Amino acid sequence: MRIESITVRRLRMKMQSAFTTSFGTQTHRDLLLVEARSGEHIGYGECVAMSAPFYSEEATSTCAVAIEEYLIPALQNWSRQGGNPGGVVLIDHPEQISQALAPIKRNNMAKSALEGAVWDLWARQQGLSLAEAFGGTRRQIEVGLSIGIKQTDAELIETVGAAVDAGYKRIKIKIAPGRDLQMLRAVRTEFPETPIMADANSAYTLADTELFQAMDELDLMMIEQPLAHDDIVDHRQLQAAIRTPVCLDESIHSAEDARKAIELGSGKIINIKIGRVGGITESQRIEALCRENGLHAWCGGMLETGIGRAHNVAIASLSGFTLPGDTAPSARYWAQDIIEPEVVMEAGLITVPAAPGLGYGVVPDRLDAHTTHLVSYDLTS
Ligand code: OSB
Ligand code: MG
Repeated sequence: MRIESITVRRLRMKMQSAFTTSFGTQTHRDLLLVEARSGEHIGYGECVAMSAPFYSEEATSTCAVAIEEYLIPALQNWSRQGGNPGGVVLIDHPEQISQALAPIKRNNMAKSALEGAVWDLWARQQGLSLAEAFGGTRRQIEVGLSIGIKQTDAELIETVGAAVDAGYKRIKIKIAPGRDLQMLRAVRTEFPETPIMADANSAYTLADTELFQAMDELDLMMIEQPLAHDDIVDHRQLQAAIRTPVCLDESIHSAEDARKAIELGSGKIINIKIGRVGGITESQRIEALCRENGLHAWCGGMLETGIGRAHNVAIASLSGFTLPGDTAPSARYWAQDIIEPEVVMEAGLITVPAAPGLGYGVVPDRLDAHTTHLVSYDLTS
């Protein structure tokens, strides 16, 4: 496949409702989309970095720099080294992208946006759905909801109630110091049977072990990333001290990280985010590791538009994704998504599209309406 041009757009989109985590409140999404073109086909990838480096070290601006100044040139360089003179990038399979970008350390969300665009482009050329291209087998995926921190317990209970009524298969509740045990107890009392989990976004330390031991009584499905964003050693100690399964999010950036965390016993579940781990190929490796070692895995979310959401739905169709993911339908996030049809949920399930590529149409007018900046690289010149 000949990659002839790459376009990077920056979009600003207002969210349906504000989303609060232990690192702040968000009302808008400021994100990058990458378009890779070959002949009449265009493939789309989404960069899931947040506008500031609160979740991880990457942010929208740093990703734009990484893609434009380092990643596109690295692809061209790799292609030239493979004996293809000129600026066009020639590849046989999108699995080669992570290899071609390996000389650049980390910058995983930037890499993933570019790699995702190439997977979509390749899938379209081959006439495969993204799910088929990734090796997915499920026709439908189970959907969970991630609920941000609410001011009051009453507001949270109302939101959880609406989510249960909407059919979500599990409810994730963000926690932070001061909004944790009592709040979760109030929810559990109101919803004794609902599959509930908590996500701390790395806001605690081992000094809070007793707090997490007290949470054992709530029968949570798991507690996500309770400790530092870069830790797998303290998580091992916490997991040994509590019954509730620990799920790792921020700490896992690669299959190597996952291997080490599994070896240590730092958790029993991994939240796989395509962006955080540097792309589809790395996500597939982590999915395989989880399967081989008997860990549950599920697909995390980063408040994606329909483009990133379509990639998530496709990867979640792999058999190692054994628990509901944070892949809520489009309407949960946007007044109007940039894809048509939007991602919809029925009875807590999303049907994995079978049409080539994303399986949803990207609407050019909607893209343009939200675009604040656009750079296009013609690789043929
Ligand atoms: O920790 O999983 C997280 C959103 C932004 C950054 C980090 C996280 C989240 C979510 C929302 O939990 C998941 C979603 O609905 O997309
Ligand atoms: Mg998380």
